[in-house]
Amino acid sequence: MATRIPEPFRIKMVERINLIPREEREQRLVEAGYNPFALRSQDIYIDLLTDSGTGAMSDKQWAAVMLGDESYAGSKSFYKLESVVQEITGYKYVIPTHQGRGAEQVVLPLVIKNKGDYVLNNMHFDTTMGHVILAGGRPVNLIDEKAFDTDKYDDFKGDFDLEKLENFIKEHGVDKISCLIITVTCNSSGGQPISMANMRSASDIAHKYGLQVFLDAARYAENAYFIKERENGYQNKSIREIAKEMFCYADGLMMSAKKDGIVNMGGLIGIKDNEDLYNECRSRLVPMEGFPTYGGLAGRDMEALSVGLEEALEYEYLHYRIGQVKYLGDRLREAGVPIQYPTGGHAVFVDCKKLCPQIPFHQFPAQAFCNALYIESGIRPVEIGSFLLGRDPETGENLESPLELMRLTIPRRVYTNDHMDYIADGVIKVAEYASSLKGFEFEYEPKVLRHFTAKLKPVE
Ligand code: PM9
Repeated sequence: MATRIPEPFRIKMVERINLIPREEREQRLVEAGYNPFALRSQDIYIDLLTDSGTGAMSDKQWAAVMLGDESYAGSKSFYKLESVVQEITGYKYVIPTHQGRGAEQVVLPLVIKNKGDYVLNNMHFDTTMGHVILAGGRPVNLIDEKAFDTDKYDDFKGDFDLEKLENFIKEHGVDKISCLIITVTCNSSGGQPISMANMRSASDIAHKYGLQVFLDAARYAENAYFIKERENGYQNKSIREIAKEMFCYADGLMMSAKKDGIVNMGGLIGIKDNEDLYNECRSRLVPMEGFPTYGGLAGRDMEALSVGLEEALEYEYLHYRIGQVKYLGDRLREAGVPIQYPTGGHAVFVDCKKLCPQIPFHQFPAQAFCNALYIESGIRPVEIGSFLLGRDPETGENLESPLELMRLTIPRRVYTNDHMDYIADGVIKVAEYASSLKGFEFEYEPKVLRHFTAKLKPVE
């Protein structure tokens, strides 16, 4: 039975939310070109578009904001952040960026040396994939096939297929490969964790061939929690110890701090000990993000991040956080709604391929379900499927995603368990008529990262 874990905090400040009438929701969605990204937040009752930058800061974080040192260079707030990140990761070099893609746009072009080189990942997140392509690289996903069997339980559906990884390197030759990225947790497969054993082996393989390894560390603390709960040998280790071990298998990290940093804006580059790469990143940072001791962040942002990084490693917080997401997943499963099982760390991913078999991939079944949920309940979810995946850069054909998912992304410390019940009730209702929903086609399609700004219309 779905279990509710009480929130390990009490609420000190509230923000009003409104459910506008159904006819208005229908109108707003037409105006948004059937793309929930274009909705105004005032027209949304519960916003599950993303867990990125949408978390609630704690009293300690708000207090830290007042300590922000806004010096252009050499800010005290930078040195505080640097020492927190060094302590958590064991890395020598720390560079702040304005968000995750800020880190990507600095690091990836330095690592992708030649046009057409491959970047290997368990599964690229879409902005990472966008930056690999912009830097002339070719993103390759080498996740274990078990990730795509949404019904079947597996502890670690973010794992690499290690055989595929090594075969790819042997087949294409190490000279054609830029680096290995390990995305923890693996967002695109459903916020699914990677085991320590798999991470260690993937890193060993990459290092054997002389490849650098980076962690895409947006949700590293959530991954560490899953390792503690599920992997033999880690039950008695602290989240902090587990996180440090995770970082030790990589040579660097790119991180959107808007997730497990629990801040509204922020990102990080961390480099274990490669001084040359650090210096190259610093010089590239200046024109792209800002001076190396602020990298696109205000001093107060860095203060809040220093505290948020510590809070996100607390076991009680993670137990509630991941427990809340699991509660929503369990309620849906109990009602027969197919989800990526087990539930991931930051979101419940509903399997819309199963719910809308009448809609072909190029008419975006999960987008159809997302739109119906907004109309039904005023909830804004996000599509993670063929709409997001885009087109083959060589053929221009729509790519078919192996999964057509609706992501119900839960912001950190924002919604209560009663909200989870409201969300579950809405999804269960839409699931009842999902097989009669219609697909969508483009009215306007941007060339890169199309899902953010595209306009759609229902297929007649
Ligand atoms: N992830 C997400 O909603 C926010 C952007 S799309 C609404 O899941 C990983 C694993 C991510 C990620 C962002 C980024 C980029 C990198 N890696 O958004 O630039 O999940 O801070 O981070 C989003 P930024």
